[in-house]
Amino acid sequence: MSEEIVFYHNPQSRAAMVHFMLEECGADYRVVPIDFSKGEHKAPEFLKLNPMGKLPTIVHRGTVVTETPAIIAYLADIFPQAGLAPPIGDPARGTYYRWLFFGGSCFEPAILDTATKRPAPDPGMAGYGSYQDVLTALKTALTPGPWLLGERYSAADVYVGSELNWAMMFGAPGLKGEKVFDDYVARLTAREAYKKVSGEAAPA
Ligand SMILES: N[C@@H](CCC(=O)N[C@@H](CS)C(=O)NCC(=O)O)C(=O)O
Repeated sequence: MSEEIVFYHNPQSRAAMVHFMLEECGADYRVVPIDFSKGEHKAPEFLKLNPMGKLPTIVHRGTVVTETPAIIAYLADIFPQAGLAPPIGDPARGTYYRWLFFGGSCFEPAILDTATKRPAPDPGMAGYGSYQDVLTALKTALTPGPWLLGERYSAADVYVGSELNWAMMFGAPGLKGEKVFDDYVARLTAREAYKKVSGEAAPA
């Protein structure tokens, strides 16, 4: 069982968020570059790890972890010294989970539906309600800030903040120009760990 973290990476993907998190944790890790143009993510060897043929993917202690928020939460737990997750039993852990899951189950589908101009689903059926509901919820969560857990910076900020940054980069409506979002992303992108990996492109 290897202690080494093997990180399957392409900077033009959501793996950029995991790269940011690995740096936040001060982790030692080995990057395995995956070239989408060569179809390396659909190669049989890679599909054995992640049958979805998608990045990011990590392997640690013989376990494969996929799905960006799961990887980010996993890293926060195995690097407790980085202080990026409230401990189990701390009520702040509830808020932490709340926004971490909100990122994957509400923010991301709302942004993708809007960006790809899919007709808005019935808000009562859609897990995210409406696009505007999602923005309002996030705005409320970040007020007064500075982070999703108030004064405490966490892995939920790495994930949700990176998704917000990515959505702002491609001009998703209602984000850029909103002070609460602009200021939050400015704080996030001022982090040393972000600057270390920011030569990389935004997730595709
Ligand atoms: N649910 C996954 C989504 C992963 C995903 O869609 N990754 C994209 C890049 S951002 C990918 O690998 N696309 C290549 C493909 O599907 O061919 C996560 O949150 O990590």
